[in-house]
Amino acid sequence: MKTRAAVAFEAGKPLEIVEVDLEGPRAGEVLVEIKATGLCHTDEFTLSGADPEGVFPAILGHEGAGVVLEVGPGVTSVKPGDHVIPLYTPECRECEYCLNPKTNLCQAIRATQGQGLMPDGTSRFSYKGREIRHYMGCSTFANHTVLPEIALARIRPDAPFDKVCYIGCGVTTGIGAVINTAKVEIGARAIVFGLGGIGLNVIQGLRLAGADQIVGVDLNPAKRAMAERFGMTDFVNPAEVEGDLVAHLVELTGGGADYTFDATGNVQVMRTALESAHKGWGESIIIGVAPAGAEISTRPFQLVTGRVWRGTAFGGARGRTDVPRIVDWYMNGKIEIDPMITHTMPLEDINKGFELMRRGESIRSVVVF
Ligand code: NAD
Ligand code: DAO
Ligand code: ZN
Ligand code: ZN
Repeated sequence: MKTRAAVAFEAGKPLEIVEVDLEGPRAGEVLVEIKATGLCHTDEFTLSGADPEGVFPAILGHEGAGVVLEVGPGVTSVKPGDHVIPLYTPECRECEYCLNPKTNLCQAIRATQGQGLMPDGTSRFSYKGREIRHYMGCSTFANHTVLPEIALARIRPDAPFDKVCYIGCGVTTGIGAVINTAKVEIGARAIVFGLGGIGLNVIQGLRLAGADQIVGVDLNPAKRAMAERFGMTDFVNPAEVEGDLVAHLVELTGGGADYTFDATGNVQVMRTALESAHKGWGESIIIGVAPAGAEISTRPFQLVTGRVWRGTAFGGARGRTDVPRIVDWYMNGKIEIDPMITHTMPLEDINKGFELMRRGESIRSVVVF
């Protein structure tokens, strides 16, 4: 079939809207009509050329929602008409990783997904006879896409696509980092570095977990109002702090935070986050994706004296199990999404969405097909 897609032909170039060819689903695969997709910083990271795994040409996008149109042989967990959210972290429920409760990093299709290919080592997308790669196993910047069955969470049919697509990455990553990775307790003190599409969801996760103090740190003062709306209790702009930022944050949190979160991807910020965690027990969670080759550092004594450095992918969530529950939380009013979706646009305007992101003027832009 033909479908409309925003194709990344080369790193650093705008996406091009073209009609691509899409082959139908093979064994274990599913054809999905994408109804809406969010634009995440990680798409921009890959498009910019900074992603060491980035391959081109490719159809980017990993934060979508849509409807199953057709299933390949052997598919049993979804059927045509089901509403679904694509999962860049699949859940096969059979591999060594899925069977270990300590991780959500299913490895069943990891090797081919990292190369932008389906599990059989081929691509379903092409343009004028030339292969186009998939992205993070999702490629939601296409009106239709093919995914492995294990990379689809079936969700309730009354959830609005243009809102719950955000659960495909930002919402789940931020809230999951709090609930699944840090396992924040009621009454905790926390610091969130970076108040963008991920950091705001860390903040709403902290509110959900019952944190007493939620400090937000961002260089952009325009991020303050939205963060307060989601539960931030204190705002710190590093540019306005005289003297040492760590010392300031340690004092503000009464000795350091129980939990700190990096949602910037900046390795200097990651160090500040670790060092502003409380001596003896403070945990710092890295969410941000740093540029290729970047390294983190601190004095080992920071860890010797009880601080813990951890990381999280997709908020530690097991997608087929956890994503439908998070959709329920949204539909039941337990979490909010709508105010964070600051812009919606047709596929033709997707490059404007990336410009808004680069200028720090959006929280989430959503393309509606
Ligand atoms: P974003 O651009 O919307 O937000 C980043 C925020 O950080 C901005 O508000 C910016 O002003 C702020 N910031 C930048 N430098 C700063 C500094 N030195 N000090 C304080 N604040 C600073 O990006 P996002 O969509 O929220 O993504 C955040 C990070 O999370 C990215 O690196 C992204 O790739 C990563 N990410 C990780 C996962 C995961 O599973 N681990 C999932 C999605 C996104
Ligand atoms: O299993 O080795 C692996 C890699 C899993 C990739 C998880 C990606 C999480 C971070 C990227 C940000 C996603 C938007
Ligand atoms: Zn993302
Ligand atoms: Zn698995």
